[in-house]
Amino acid sequence: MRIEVKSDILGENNRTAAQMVELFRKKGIFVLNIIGSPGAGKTTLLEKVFKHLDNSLRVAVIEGDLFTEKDAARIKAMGITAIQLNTQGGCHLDAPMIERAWAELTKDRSVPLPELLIIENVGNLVCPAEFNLGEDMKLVILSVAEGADKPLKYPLIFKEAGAVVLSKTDLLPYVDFDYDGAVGDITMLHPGVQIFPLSAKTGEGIEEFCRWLKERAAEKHSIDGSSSHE
Ligand SMILES: Nc1nc2c(ncn2[C@@H]2O[C@H](COP(=O)(O)OP(=O)(O)OP(=O)(O)O)[C@@H](O)[C@H]2O)c(=O)[nH]1
Ligand SMILES: [Mg+2]
Repeated sequence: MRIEVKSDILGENNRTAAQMVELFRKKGIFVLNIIGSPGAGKTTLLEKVFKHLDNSLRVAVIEGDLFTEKDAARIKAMGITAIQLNTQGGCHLDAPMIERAWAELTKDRSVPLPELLIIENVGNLVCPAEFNLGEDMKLVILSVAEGADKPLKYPLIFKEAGAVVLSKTDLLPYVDFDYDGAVGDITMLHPGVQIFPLSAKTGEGIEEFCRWLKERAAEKHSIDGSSSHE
């Protein structure tokens, strides 16, 4: 009985996610779903990336959090369009929430649509892995402070993710993180997955990550449709 309920929830989620995929395809918008533990450095990475991009890409952000508006406030403070979703204790975002946030983000039709939509999921390495939000790609962030054993302990998200960020590399001298072991485990779980070691504090690896993001957005836009609201 419990299994049926779960499959219904996932079925409804997947139906809405499929509609969102089609909508983002038509608009040529690259959508990235960022997943990582609480404090892995998701919002700080976005702040660093937006500073580096310096308005060279039209970006919008959907922030997921249990109760607060804190992350959206940080992104809005940089002049970037952001919507905060609160799950009221729920451990992940779902596609109907993204559908509502998208409607809110795009209600002013005089504002051009973004070229890149970033969704920061609720801080959690487990539940968000199971819910498709209509994204092009999931990106998992693992900070070196969390330990090199995490890919094998939380394998689903590393299998699902199209790219992996190893964050806070400035802390490597101070924590016991088996860097080569972690990279080996991630590659074993997901052969060929792109891995970005970086530090939002020192800026190491940020340029390469931004270049990759711009390429993904350009690629999606060239394959797909226009940025118009119609
Ligand atoms: N040393 C160091 N600290 C970092 C780095 N990136 C983030 N931090 C710190 O890590 C803490 C958490 O960062 P956030 O960006 O808020 O983490 P988050 O993943 O968005 O957290 P939630 O949204 O709560 O899940 C903050 O104190 C940041 O200053 C980094 O590259 N190096
Ligand atoms: Mg955050």
